[in-house]
Parts: sequence; structure tokens; C-alpha cells
Amino acid sequence: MTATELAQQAADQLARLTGVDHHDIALVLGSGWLPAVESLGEATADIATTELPGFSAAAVAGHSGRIRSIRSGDRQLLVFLSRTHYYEGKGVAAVVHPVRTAAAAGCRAIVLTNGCGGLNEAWPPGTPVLIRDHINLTARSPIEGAHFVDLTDLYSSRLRALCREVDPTLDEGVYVQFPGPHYETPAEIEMVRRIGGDLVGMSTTLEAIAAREAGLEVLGISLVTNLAAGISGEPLDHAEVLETGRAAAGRMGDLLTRIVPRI
Ligand code: 8IG
Repeated sequence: MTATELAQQAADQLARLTGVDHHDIALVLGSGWLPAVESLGEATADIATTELPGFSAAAVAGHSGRIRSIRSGDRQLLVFLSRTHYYEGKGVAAVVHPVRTAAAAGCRAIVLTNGCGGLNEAWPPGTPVLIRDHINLTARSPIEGAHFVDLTDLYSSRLRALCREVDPTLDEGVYVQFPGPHYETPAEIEMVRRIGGDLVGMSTTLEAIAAREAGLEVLGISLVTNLAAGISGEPLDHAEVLETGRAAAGRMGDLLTRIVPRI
């Protein structure tokens, strides 16, 4: 079975379990974004990812393996409360299966969120930053075969402009995906700075590529949860990431809730 066929099976089962045969916008919630889901609207269904073909169980504390179908105004949202990370070793196809399922479920746009390290000291933990572009340091692609997908304007300039209308204080940055699961060394962060990166994390770029291949419009928003290694002198800590998310939840929920109706 091809990846697209498996995603279609997942979308068909999703339609049966949620009673919704067409979703409009997908959201993937990264580290620190989970509390923001409550502001988005009323959940009309809440299912475990494992109820759909092709999904495996979530592995990280603070990531819950569930999918919600949420009514938000006249839009039906498909919200993934967690993601499969590349570092879990389940393969790139597993990482991007939610994105392909969203496309098969009818979504035209996807909002990819993540928690990340920031290189800019003007972005304290709790700062949301729009992803303007990315550098994929996994050296992998979700696409197989001679399918040469254009990634110019991968992170939709239309959607970024719309976000800045909603919140003019939003900055933009280049997101660099490392394979993880270890954080970077200070020397690697210096390399990121020199190659033009502003944000470092362990997700998003492979999903964005798969989304573009599937024809989805992509919006990427990072929540800076820590300064990148070597910048503050403090060690990095996953508990701190979760706490920053809780503290920023109000602002992130508000941001998503104001953006979604305009996508
Ligand atoms: I949250 O500093 C979070 N995720 N690679 N580096 C990488 N991933 C992260 C970081 C970070 N913070």
C-alpha cells in the first residue's frame, strides 16, 4: 500500500469515528501548545490516534496521542494533540502520516506548531515566532522517488501576513530541525547562527515538506520555550518546556483562535 492510500484509509476511519466527512484546517500541537487547544472551540469528537490505521502510540511526556475534531465558527478543525517525532525511530513516513491524513480528510491548510530553542536573546521563553523558512538537518525527505517538490514560500507568506495583522508584535525566524533527541552542543548552536538559523527543534520540517507535497498551505509557529544551548549558560530541561507552555497557554490559545477563522 502507498503512503497516500494508508492516509486515505485513516481519513475514511476518521470520518466514521468523528461523524465528520470533511475537515477544513489541521493543527498539530507541539511541546507547550497543548493547553491552547481549549480556546479553539467545542470538541465534537475526541479519539485516540491508535484508532486510525497507520498511527502508533505517543511516546513523550506532555504529548497525548489524541485527535480532536473541533467546531470553530464555520470551520471544522482536525487537531492532533501530539506528533510522532523523527527521533522515535519509526521512520519518516510515520512522522508525516498525520499530515497526509489531514490532506486526505479534506484539509486545505495546516498549522504546524512546536516548542523550540531560540537563538535570539530578544525572544524570552514564552515568545511565539512565525516560521519564515527552514533548514532541514535530518538529511531525510518524506518524499520517495523522482518527485521534485518546490519549497519556495513553503511557509505561506499569505498566512504569515495574516498572523501579523492579528498580532503585529510577531517576529519571524528560520527554523532548523535537528534529528534529536539530544539537544545541541553550544558549538552546534554557533553553527546554526552562522548558517542563518534562529530557532532549533526536533520536528516540523519533514511535516511541512509532506504538507507541501500534498498541496496544503502551511503555517508554522514556534513557541520559544528555552534559549538554545550555550546562550544563557543554564542547562536545558524538558520540565521547563512544559511549564513555559502552561504559562504561555493563554496567549497561544488566543493567537490560534484569532488566526484560524481567517485562514
Ligand atoms: I522545547 O533547544 C525544545 N525543543 N533541538 N533544541 C532542540 N529542540 C528543542 C529545544 C532546543 N527546545
